[in-house]
Amino acid sequence: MEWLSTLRKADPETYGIIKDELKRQREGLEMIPSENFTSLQVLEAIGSVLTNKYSEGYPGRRYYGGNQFIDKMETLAVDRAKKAFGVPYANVQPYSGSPANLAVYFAVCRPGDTIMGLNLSDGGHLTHGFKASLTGQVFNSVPYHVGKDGYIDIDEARRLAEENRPKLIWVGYTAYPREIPFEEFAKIADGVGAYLAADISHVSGLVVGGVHKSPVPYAHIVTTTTHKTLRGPRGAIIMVTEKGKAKDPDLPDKIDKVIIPGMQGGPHNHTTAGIAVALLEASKPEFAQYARQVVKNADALARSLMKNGLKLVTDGTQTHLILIDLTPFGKGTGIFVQDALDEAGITVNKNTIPNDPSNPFYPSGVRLGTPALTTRGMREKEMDLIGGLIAEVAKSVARYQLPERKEERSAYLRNFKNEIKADSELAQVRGKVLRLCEKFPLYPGMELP
Ligand code: DSN
Repeated sequence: MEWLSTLRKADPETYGIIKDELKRQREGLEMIPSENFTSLQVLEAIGSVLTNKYSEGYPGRRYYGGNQFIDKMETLAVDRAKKAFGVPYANVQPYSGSPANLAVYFAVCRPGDTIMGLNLSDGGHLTHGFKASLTGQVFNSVPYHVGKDGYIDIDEARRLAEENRPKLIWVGYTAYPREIPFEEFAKIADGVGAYLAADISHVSGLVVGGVHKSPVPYAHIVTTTTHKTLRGPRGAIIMVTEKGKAKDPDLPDKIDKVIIPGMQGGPHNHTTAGIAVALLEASKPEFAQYARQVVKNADALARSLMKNGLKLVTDGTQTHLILIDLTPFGKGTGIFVQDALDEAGITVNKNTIPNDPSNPFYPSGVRLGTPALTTRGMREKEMDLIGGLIAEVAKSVARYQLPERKEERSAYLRNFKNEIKADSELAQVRGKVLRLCEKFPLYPGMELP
C-alpha cells in the first residue's frame, strides 16, 4: 500500500524527510528505552481529521460548538484509561509528560512548597525537581538518591521526608533498571502526610501487561506518557486513585482545572484518539505477552552485555531498561559510545549514572532498552547477538577520552566523529545490524516510493 501519496505530490521536501526517517527506523536497532513503534491503527488515528477541532473544556462542557463526536472520543479514551489502570479518574488531555507533571504540582502545591523526587543523575526525571527545570526553581526541591549499590536509598528518602515534611513526593524514574518501590514510598508519604505521585511513564506498558507492580494501591496520583512501553502516540494521562480521592475528594476537579483553564488550551483530539486505540490494544492478551517479552529480552540483553565485559548499574535489570556504567572506560565517555553505536546503526542515549564523576552534558553511562526491538518481534537470541555487538563497539572506542580542558573538547569531538565515519570495524557491525533488521521488517507493506 502506498502511503502519503498526496503529501508526496504536494510537498516533496516534507515527504522526503519522513521517508528518510522511516528508512532510519527500519534499518537500525532502536534501543532508546523511552521509544517504541506504534501500530498502524494508532498512526491512522493521529493522522485523522480530529486534529481540526477546537474543544476547550471537557465532555459535555465545552467552550466551542460542534463537539458531539469529540466528546464521544474523549469519553472513550478516559473510560479505557480508567479500566486499564483500575482508577476512578483519568484526564487524557495533557500534551505530554512534562505538562502532566506540572499540572500535578499546581493541583496539590503552591510555589515555594517542598517537594521530593529522585536526583536526576541517579535516574530521576527532569520534572521531579531538577534544578534546571522550572519544577526545581518554583518549588523547594529536596532530592533523594540511590545508594552505592544503585538501588533507591529508602532510609535516606525516609530521613529527608521526616526532616523536610514535603507536600509532594515523586516516584517513578527515567533511568532506573529495578522495580519502583511504591509500597515503601507510600509508607514514607503517609508518615509525613505528603501526596505520593507515581510517574510511571517508563513502565506503564509493563504495569498494564502485568509484569511490573501497579502503583494504584499505593499512590494518590499516577501520571504516564503514552508513547513509551504503552506504545501509543506522544501524549500523557493523569490519574487519581481511590486512595487519592479519599485524601482529597476534590483532587480530580483540581487537576481538571489546572489543565484547562490553568495551563493548556484546546486538547489534541487526534492524540486522544490515538491514546484510545493504544489502550484497546493494551487490553488484549497479546499485549501482556509483549510486555513479558520486553522484560525477558532486557534480561537476556543485560546478561549478554555483562558476559561481554560491560559493567551494568545494579548488575542487571528487572524492567525494560539497562544502564551501562562506562567509568571503566573513563569518565564522561558516554558520548563516544553513543556516537559510535549511532554510526553502527544502534540508537541509544548517553546518560548519567549514579555518582557520575562527570556531568549531564558529558555523562559516563549509556541507557538502552528493549521495547521497540520487541515490537519488531526480536527475542532472546537476537538480544544475545546485539549485546555482543554493543560491547564490541564500546571497546573499539575505548581509546577516546574526554579532554579535561573544556576548550579542547569541541575540536577533539569533531576529530572523533570524522574518525568513526571511516572506521572499518564499525562499518562491519553496521552490515550485521542491517542484515538483522531485514529479518524483522518494520511496518511491512508501508511503501514510500
Ligand atoms: N525524556 C524521557 C525519557 O527519555 O525517559 C523522559 O524523561
